[in-house]
Parts: sequence; C-alpha cells; structure tokens
Amino acid sequence: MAKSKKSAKKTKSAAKKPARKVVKLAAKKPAAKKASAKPAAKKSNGNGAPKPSSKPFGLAGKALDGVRILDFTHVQSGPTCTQLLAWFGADVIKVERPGVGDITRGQLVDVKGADSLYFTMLNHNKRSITIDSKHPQGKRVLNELIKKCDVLVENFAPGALDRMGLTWEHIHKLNPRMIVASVKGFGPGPYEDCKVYENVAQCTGGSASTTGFREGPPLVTGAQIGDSGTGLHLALGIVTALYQRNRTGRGQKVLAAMQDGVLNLCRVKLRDQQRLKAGPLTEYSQYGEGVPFGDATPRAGNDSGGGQPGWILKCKGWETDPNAYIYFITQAPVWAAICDLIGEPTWKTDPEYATPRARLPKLKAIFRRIEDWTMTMTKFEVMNACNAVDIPVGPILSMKEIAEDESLRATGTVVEVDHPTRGKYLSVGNPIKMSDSVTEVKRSPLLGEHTDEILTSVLGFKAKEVAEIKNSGALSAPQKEEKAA
Ligand code: CAO
Repeated sequence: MAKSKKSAKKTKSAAKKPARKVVKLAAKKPAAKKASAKPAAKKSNGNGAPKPSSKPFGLAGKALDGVRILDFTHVQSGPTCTQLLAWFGADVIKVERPGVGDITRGQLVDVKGADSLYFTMLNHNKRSITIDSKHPQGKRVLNELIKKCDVLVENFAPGALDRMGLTWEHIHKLNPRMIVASVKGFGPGPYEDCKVYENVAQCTGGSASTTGFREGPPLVTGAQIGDSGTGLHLALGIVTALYQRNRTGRGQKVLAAMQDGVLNLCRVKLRDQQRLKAGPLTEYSQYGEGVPFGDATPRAGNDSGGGQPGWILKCKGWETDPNAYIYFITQAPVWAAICDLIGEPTWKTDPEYATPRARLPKLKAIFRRIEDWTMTMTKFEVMNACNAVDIPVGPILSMKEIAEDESLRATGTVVEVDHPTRGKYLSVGNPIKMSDSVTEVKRSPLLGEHTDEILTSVLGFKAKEVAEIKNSGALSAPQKEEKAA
C-alpha cells in the first residue's frame, strides 16, 4: 500500500478519482517490493476481491505486507500497537530522537550498555531512524516519510505533534491517504491536556476502584491494561481505518484514549453499577456476608466477575510458595462433580447446598471446605483432578513457570530472541495466531540502525542529499559544547 517514488504520481491522481477506482488501482498495483506482498491472484473473482491464493497457507505473505507505518511512538502504549502491526507484516519505521531514542532504551537497564528489556520486548520487527523533528532538515525528511507511509502512529503528550508542525491539516495535505493514529490519556474534555501513564489510566478508567479487597485501598493490576490494552485498541482502529480507506481512498484520525480503553475492559463493572439500582449484587461475596452495598460498584476481592461464584484457594506448599494457589469456580452445572471430588456427596441433594441461591450466604464456608481439599494437592494436581470432570480452575502460574512452559514456547507465545549487544532474552511473541500470516519475531533495532537505508531505499535520497541532511545535524545528537579553557 505504501507508494514507491515511481507510483507517487499515480497515487495522487487516484486519490481524486471515485472510491471504486481507487480500490481497483490499489489491487492492481501494490507497491510493496516483496513477491509475497503481491495479491495472491491477479484476476478478480468478480466482487473486487482477488481469487483465493493457490499458495499453501502461511506462504502467501503477511496480512499487512505493503503497509508502511511512520512510528512516532515511545514508552509502552504506542509501541505495543506498532509491534503488533509489524508482526502482521507492516514495515514499521520508528522515528527516534537522535542520541536519546525511545526513553525506555535506557530504563530498568539490566545489561550495561545494552538496550533494556523494556525497550527490546516492545519494539520487535521494527526499523529505527533518528530524526530531530524540530530541525528544518529533520522536517524535510519527515515530510518525505509522510508521503511514503500509510499510517502515522504517535503517543506524544497532547499537542506535541502539533508543536512539531505535524498537524492533521499538514499531514492530510501532504498525503490524503495517511491515517493518523494516536494514544492519549483522555479523550476530549476537561483532562484532555494531561499526560498519563499506565496506573493513572487504571485509576481513571474504573479498574482501580473495582480491584482489591473491600476493606483495603484501591489496587492497580499487573496486567498493563492502560498501556498495552490501549495499544491493542489502537491497532484495531488502524486496521479498520485501512480497510475503510480501500473504499474511500482517504485517511482519517484514529484516537484511543487510555481512560476509554481501560473502561472498555471494565465493562462488566459498569454493568454492575447499573444493576445496583435493582438491589444487591448477589454474586459478590459481600452479599453472602450481609455487608450492605454502597452507591458504587465495590471492590470484589477475588470474586468471579461473572455470575458464578469463585475464589482463590490454597494448594499444597502455600506456606512457602507464594503462588501455590488455584482459582476455583463453583459453577452451578458442575456442582455435583465438585461435591463428589471434595468428599461431600450429600451436598448434592441437601436443600441447604443443592441450589446456587441456597449456597450464596454460605460461600465463604463452602470455599473453606473446598480449600481443605485443594490443600492436599499441588495446584497442578488439583487442575488435573478438576479438568477430568470438566470443572474449570486456574492454577496461579508464576512468571518463572510461564517462562519455562514448553507449550508456550512451542506456540511462539514465549520466544527466545538473540540481540547483538544483550545476547539472548525471552519475550512474549504475538498472542494472535493467524493461519495465513505467520509471525516471525525479529529483534528490536539499535538506535538509528536503519537511518541510511530508509533515507535511500524508502525515500530515494541521492548520496549528495543524504550527506547534506546528515551534515545539517538533523539526524545526530547535538554536540556537547566544549568547556571554555
Ligand atoms: N525530535 C525532537 N523532539 C522530539 C522528538 C524528536 N524525534 N521526539 C519527541 N520529541 C519531543 C516532543 O516534541 C516533546 O517536545 P515539546 O514538549 O516541546 O512538545 C518532547 O520530546 C517530550 O515529548 P512528550 O511530552 O510526549 O514526552 P514526556 O516524556 O514529557 O511525556 C508521556 C511522556 C508518556 C507522559 C506523554 O508522552 C503522554 O502523555 N503520552 C500520551 C499518553 C501515553 O501514551 N501514555 C502512556 C505512556 S506508557 O506508560
């Protein structure tokens, strides 16, 4: 989809033509160079789509081959998004500040002199170019990149992109097909100018107020729902905008606000907020304990988020192993199986226990009884015993156990990556598996590693122009002033 210099003229005229023509043109003349980027079959099947490829699944290129991303992201939220797009085959060109780069390169450093895991684990499969976006020659390079890319992704503080001169109007004029995708802390409103980090979003999106124990303070979660969660939302917005562009021929702005992303993931808690009007939330253990509800969705400890009561129970070894626990759900359809397993067969018919309603006020005691049973086995033994009779349970896996899990390695969800300065490290691969777009995880780029190749092969600058841009200082760290003697 990204246009080479040769096809730039055609693209311009195509953009003015009716939408249907754009689709036809784009399908006929993909600009991507790799053979795999070409449509699988040239002839249409009559409805505008190419004929099904005859190549074996996984060998017909990647889903986003030919899409070029101008990646202006940093820290976690934006990089999560562009890493996903890169894994799906997009050519992601990460623009970094000369000499500094993405701030995470130097954060939480574990190997001196090497890019941190924070950076490497969020920037696989990308290329890096250093550009001072406020330098006139830097702006020249950026303008060329805008013309050659399909999507600009950024997660700067509100207004920063405009202050660089890269307003929507400027970008849209240079490249009407460009999609401009942003992560911000908040959508339009009283907080739109605020800078936001992960835990701020967890708090403002409703997660913290509904996480933790009733009697304790609000809690943030380990899952990075503010950053990585919003990056995921943005990625979906981008591919959807690319799809719409096939019809309209034009780009659009895509915004994923972190507060909105977290709230979307806390949807069930806003559900409960409204249910409060109809009476107490009976599936919350607070109900069984006779504690009255306030006017907002309360923290529910380890209660299950669905209609089936659940809790975290101790397993063998809990005294020394902080993760010797299992999540246990007393799901109504398997109540009889639970009773048999834990050695309480009479509970199957005893009216005090036989129905979910009868059990509600006694849930704490019931879970204590189940725990007496789970404590006699390791979490994996409990899991095996329960799964044998279709009782869903969740052993609390430590990061050590996950890192060593052979099946996660086999599926590419946990991958070992080699890096020239830090050596081998583990990363989380693409969690989304596609049968015809297979992900290959490649190491993150060194700072500015691809500056020259992008200037020449993507932007088509001649050696003289490259020298001129480089000599201007737009691509390198400013020289430190020499101290006066
Ligand atoms: N060349 C020149 N200047 C550059 C540059 C480049 N290549 N890249 C960035 N800069 C400049 C920006 O233009 C900005 O300058 P101004 O303040 O003069 O406009 C400056 O660097 C700082 O950018 P920033 O404000 O985005 O960075 P920050 O460290 O101050 O704030 C963050 C970081 C994350 C709080 C902020 O970017 C933000 O709120 N982003 C949106 C929400 C978000 O994504 N948060 C999640 C982050 S992950 O936890």
